[in-house]
Amino acid sequence: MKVLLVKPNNLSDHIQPSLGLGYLAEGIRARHEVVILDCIKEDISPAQFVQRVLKDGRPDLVGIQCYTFDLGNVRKLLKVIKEWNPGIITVVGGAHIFQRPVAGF
Ligand code: B12
Repeated sequence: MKVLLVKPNNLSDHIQPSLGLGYLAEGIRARHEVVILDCIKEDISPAQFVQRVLKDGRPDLVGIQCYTFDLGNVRKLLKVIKEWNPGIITVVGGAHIFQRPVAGF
């Protein structure tokens, strides 16, 4: 399976590889083709995601890391991904998932 692991674009300009996505990639690399994409580093907004990422990459599964302040952009990403291809499997994980949902996001 082609797996794309995504760190979403957010308000931070701090560029640093995600340890969490690195662990996930190493855990499945023996059985799957895995790419990690840092949308902060590559400056890819949710609106650009289909054109700049999905059209060429054509992943079977998109896994997205989500901090609480990423939630708005993660929702936008899920919307454009599913509108482009409802068959793509989407998975969200990360710090936000383990905390209480925040009202207003
Ligand atoms: C180290 C760290 C950093 C480092 C990152 C280093 C790196 N190379 O990754 C630095 C200093 C850069 C950093 C920055 C920030 N951080 Co920080 N950071 C941490 C810390 C201490 C550990 C994170 C970590 O690496 N954990 C180890 C890895 C293996 O775990 P993980 O990332 O959670 O990933 C695992 C799971 O969550 C899950 N997972 C993660 N993503 C996905 C995706 C999918 C699809 C799936 C299935 C699973 C999954 O699987 C992974 C493997 O088990 C946590 C606190 C904590 N104890 O978790 C805070 C924490 C994540 N950070 C936090 C914050 C707020 C920030 C900043 C926004 C701070 C700021 N104001 O700038 C910035 C964001 C920077 C950015 N560019 O987005 C908050 C997030 C709160 C929230 N609910 O969103 C935390 C929880 C601290 C806190 N309690 O406030 N951080």
